[in-house]
Amino acid sequence: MNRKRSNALYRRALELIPGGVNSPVRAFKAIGTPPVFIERAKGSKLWDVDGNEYIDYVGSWGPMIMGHAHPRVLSALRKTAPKGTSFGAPTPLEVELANEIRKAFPSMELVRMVSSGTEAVMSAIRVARGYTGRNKILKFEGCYHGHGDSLLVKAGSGATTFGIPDSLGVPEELARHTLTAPYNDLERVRFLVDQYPEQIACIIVEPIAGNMGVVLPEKGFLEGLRKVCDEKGILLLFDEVITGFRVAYGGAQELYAIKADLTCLGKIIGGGLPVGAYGGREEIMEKVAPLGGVYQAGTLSGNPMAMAAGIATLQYLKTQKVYKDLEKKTAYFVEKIEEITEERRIPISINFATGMLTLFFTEGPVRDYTTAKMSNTKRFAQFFIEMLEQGVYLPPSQYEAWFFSLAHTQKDLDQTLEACDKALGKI
Ligand code: HOZ
Repeated sequence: MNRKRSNALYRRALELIPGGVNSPVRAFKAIGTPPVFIERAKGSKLWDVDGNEYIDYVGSWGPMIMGHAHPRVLSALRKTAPKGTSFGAPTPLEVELANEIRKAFPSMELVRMVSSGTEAVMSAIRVARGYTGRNKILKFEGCYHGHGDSLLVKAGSGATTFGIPDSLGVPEELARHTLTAPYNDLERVRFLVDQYPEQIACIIVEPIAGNMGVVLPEKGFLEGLRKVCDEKGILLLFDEVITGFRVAYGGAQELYAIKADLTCLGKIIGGGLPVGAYGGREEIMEKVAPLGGVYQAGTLSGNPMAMAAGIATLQYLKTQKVYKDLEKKTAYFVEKIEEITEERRIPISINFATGMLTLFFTEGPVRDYTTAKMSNTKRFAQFFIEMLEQGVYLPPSQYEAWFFSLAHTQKDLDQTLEACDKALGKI
């Protein structure tokens, strides 16, 4: 594929933006090729600035569950924009979205809108600390909860991809308050909880991990966390920025029937516009200013454009049929890719949930950060390049999820499977 214009833009971007990108994984650095600059997108497809077409499985890292430039979202934006794009004052739209969220996530009795998933998690952690009067938090290795200081400890996603899971610039005094345990390891959780009695404010977890690649909670893991939290007065914080409105309308907590004390959302609830939200039990959220003493604010919080796109998206997603469709597509893809990898005798482990999947280049099973890190990332990089050349745009890292959308057609899936077969044959 000719990528002359992309390459020229990248060279210019390198002179203006750190690493040429506004978010590290976008640089394709783990792959070793220059990134592709996108001009437009529609449905399941992306077109780069050189006119090359790709079937997209990044989906803006999760929000585009309905596909790109969906008519319902565009119409909502067209209706909203002429009325003004930001007021820094309450609007009916934020009330409507908060109501939709609460109906889907009954554990979120009060909801506060922010502008990104990172902001949602940073704020929720502050609330957890403010409510419990405790400083420590417990997170899981390889889980990524945005780039807040307390969370960049053994972090997944781009932090793992670039080998900086413990970022520079995070004061040691703060990082010391972040305890970590392997995902799916309840025993270690219990050990740490006993080690720091009445010091842990919350246990934060991606109930289905998506940022070390997809890793599922084993039977009893989430239930075990709920139990430990209840016993020890610790808050259970579900980071559903990826899984919220994706694996089910009510997220992983609907799927596993577990009530979190605090929940963070983002991505899908903004329909592709910058958004985040956090919420939880009323008595906890009452600590947030102006009701309580935990301060958190934002000029663009509850932004009308983001609210309108989010409402249009959630209204569409409300029907059961949507998730059945997504589930069917994911299952079909997994079945076929398993056939291909078996036939080609390639050691690959596939983890998936509705609408999200990771192909780990390792025998597996992948059940935590250590087993995810056993993947052959060089092989992944070769695979990625072959796929890109065949017009399939995957997340440019082994440690991310591929996202399926309602816009992916049977033809897209079959074309992608054919590309996978060819790519796996070459590496
Ligand atoms: N943190 C995102 C992946 N889990 C990447 C966001 C982006 O580069 O847009």
